[in-house]
Amino acid sequence: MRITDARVIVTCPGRNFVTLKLTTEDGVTGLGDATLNGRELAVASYLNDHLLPLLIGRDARRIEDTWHYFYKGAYWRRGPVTMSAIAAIDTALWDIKAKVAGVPLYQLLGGASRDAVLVYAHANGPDLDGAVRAVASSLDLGYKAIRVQCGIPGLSSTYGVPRGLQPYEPAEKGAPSEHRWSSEAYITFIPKLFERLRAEFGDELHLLHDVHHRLTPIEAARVGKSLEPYRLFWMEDPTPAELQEAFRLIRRHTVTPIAVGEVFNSIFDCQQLVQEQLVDYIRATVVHAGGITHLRKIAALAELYQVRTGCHGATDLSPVCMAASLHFGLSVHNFGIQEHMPHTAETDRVFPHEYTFQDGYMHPGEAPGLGVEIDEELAAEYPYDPAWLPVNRTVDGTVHSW
Ligand code: EZ4
Ligand code: CO
Repeated sequence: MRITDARVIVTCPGRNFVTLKLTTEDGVTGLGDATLNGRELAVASYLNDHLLPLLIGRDARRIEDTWHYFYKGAYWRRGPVTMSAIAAIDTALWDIKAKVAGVPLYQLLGGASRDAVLVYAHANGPDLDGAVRAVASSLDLGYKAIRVQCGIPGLSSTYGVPRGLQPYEPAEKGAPSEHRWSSEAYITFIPKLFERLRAEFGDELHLLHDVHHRLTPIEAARVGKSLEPYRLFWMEDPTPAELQEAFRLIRRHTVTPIAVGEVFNSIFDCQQLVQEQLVDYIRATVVHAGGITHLRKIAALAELYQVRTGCHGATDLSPVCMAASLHFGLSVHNFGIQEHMPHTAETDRVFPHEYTFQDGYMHPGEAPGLGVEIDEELAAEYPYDPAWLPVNRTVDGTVHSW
């Protein structure tokens, strides 16, 4: 079953997405997400200029072989651009394999390990009252787990909190916007947010929070400790994870569970974190971590150490990635939770899909393959529109992690 056509579709139905569409000689098609927020065209070029010429003519059934052909064959290993491009090919090949078998992808991954996939919503408020209102509306929608971000007194903007009334979307047109950050202001304020939320909503709700890589290890340890009374489901990315051993220091001081890895692109990025049990949830995703094939290996390593999955699922991961993630999450035994940030209506129209949300859980549906397609005519109506992630500086003007 030869691959006869491979096309990269770049579209901007509200935000930019890069999608790979493969076609076999029998006319079966498969999709893979290749979106790397703010660096989209680098992946499109990597696919168009370097991988797709070698993909045409290959046997679509040889997923594992194709993965290693592009990973080892590049000589230059890993990195978000390379691994997103390989992920797109891998995801599309799994889509094709499942369509040919006539089953939803999760059936090829071992079948369902659970009835449905627990997802968490985003609730963002400019201040404490706004955060409480946002959590209440997520609860009304049926979510059982909610990530809460809140404006910090004294800071004009912060990660996760939209400036206006529109849903949060960090990539912006024009030049990158600049945020100002104070770890001191944040560390003082953040326990007050979760104290208030527990007082308002009680014990049952799962509460999550994203620190977004901004603290030093000892600051992160202090925040984890200060949040212990409020029993978070997780504290995410408390410190940058390039230095995996940094998490030893956090672990020594707090039992607040830790999630890490949305920017990871390979099993080597999380090897020490997992093997030393320095984290509880691994957030690597299908699109940025080498596709279904590689993510399954990360999950298998994590399973040995009782680390569970918590895949990234922000809006910059396309509905193709969400579908793949739901098949993965439904089937993998050590699933923990899946992030869910609903896409805009225009994005959902460009990517018609079978997955559903009900009562805080999602299901990938029973259509053969991933259960997601792309409306190419509609996609063509939304040309690429460059957008940038913000840059963060501390209050004295020093560039800081965003
Ligand atoms: O900032 O996906 O947990 N979710 C996140 C995201 C990331 C964006 C970056 O493209 O941290 O909102
Ligand atoms: Co995050």
